[in-house]
Amino acid sequence: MGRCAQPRTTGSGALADLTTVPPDLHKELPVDARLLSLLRAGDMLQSELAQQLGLTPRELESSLEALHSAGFEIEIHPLRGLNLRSSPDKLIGDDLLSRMQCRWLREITVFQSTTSTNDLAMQRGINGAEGPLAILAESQTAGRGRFGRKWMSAPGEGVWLSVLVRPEIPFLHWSRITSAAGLAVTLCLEKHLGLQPAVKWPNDVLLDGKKVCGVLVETAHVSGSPFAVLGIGINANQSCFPDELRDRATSLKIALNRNVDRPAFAAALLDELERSLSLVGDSFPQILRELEKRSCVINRRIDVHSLIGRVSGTVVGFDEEGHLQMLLDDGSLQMFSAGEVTLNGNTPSTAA
Ligand code: BT5
Repeated sequence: MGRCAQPRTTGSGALADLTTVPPDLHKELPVDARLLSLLRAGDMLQSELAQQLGLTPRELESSLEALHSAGFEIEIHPLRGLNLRSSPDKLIGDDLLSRMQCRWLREITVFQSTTSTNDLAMQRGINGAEGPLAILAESQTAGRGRFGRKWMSAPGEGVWLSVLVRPEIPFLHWSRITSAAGLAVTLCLEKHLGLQPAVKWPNDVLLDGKKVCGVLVETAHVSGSPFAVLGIGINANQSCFPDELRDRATSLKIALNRNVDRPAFAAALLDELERSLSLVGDSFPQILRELEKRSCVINRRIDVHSLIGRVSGTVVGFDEEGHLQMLLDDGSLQMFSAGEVTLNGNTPSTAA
């Protein structure tokens, strides 16, 4: 997936911070993004800011007003200049874009509310959007999981996002995208928040044995041009869950006992996704090795519900595509490319 020169942001704002974006890339970002970036780098006089951004004092003033109305607190000190005191707990396209180190997305769009970010990204793919692009929403009214199951998307408390990609690998390898997404989420939880997640094949990320994230990858072909929509749902700041999920779901807040900075986390995740997705070709064994280390199913007795029904056995590993290899109770070795896993008991068993 190639880097793009002119990232664009739309949706509920056009603001950003660029602290980690290399300076030579700054000029490619929207002006509000560059402004926030400079403010995050340290206090700066208005005249210096205007000069660096190539803005007139009046233009700078209106950008600062836009930031202020979006919830950014900026203090003016007579000697030191402008100081960014706080950022809002809102997902804002430019804010995300500019916090990112990887510049792989052509577009980030944030919706206040939508049915499902996967639906929107699918529609963009059908309409011919080249991607890669990301669509996020503060709230989903019809968030979904696999097999048409419901995904609960508490407003303002999660990271509900979909990325449209057109991978340059043969279509038969596209199931690797789910593995790449699982690894990206896991690494982000480890590096960014110091957590110790486990991956439950094929698409769950768990904390303390409960689901904190689900991945839903959907693919389509339009006029011979295939694309994939990679949907990720992460429970960030929920304090509790409805009865039907209470025993099975958790959030980053519950795991950390504090609120999580959703914009910072979402930006870090998009960076991590770029790195993982860049490995789905020849480097895929690297993804598998990392996933194996974090898998909670390897060497475990599990039940798999799949198209062939329900079977029990012990997981021996993944094959070269990330499919599950299982030693069934009748002694046969079976491969699963999809299915629903239930862990049996807590004690790891030794695979034959
Ligand atoms: C998944 O499906 O885990 C994939 C979830 C993908 C959600 C994202 S959000 C952004 C994008 N837009 C969408 O519309 N979807 C994607 P699956 O393995 O089928 O798991 C679904 C099951 O997880 C449900 O049947 C519930 O039991 C449980 N569940 C629902 N909401 C949950 C939540 N918020 N946290 C944890 N578990 C949940």
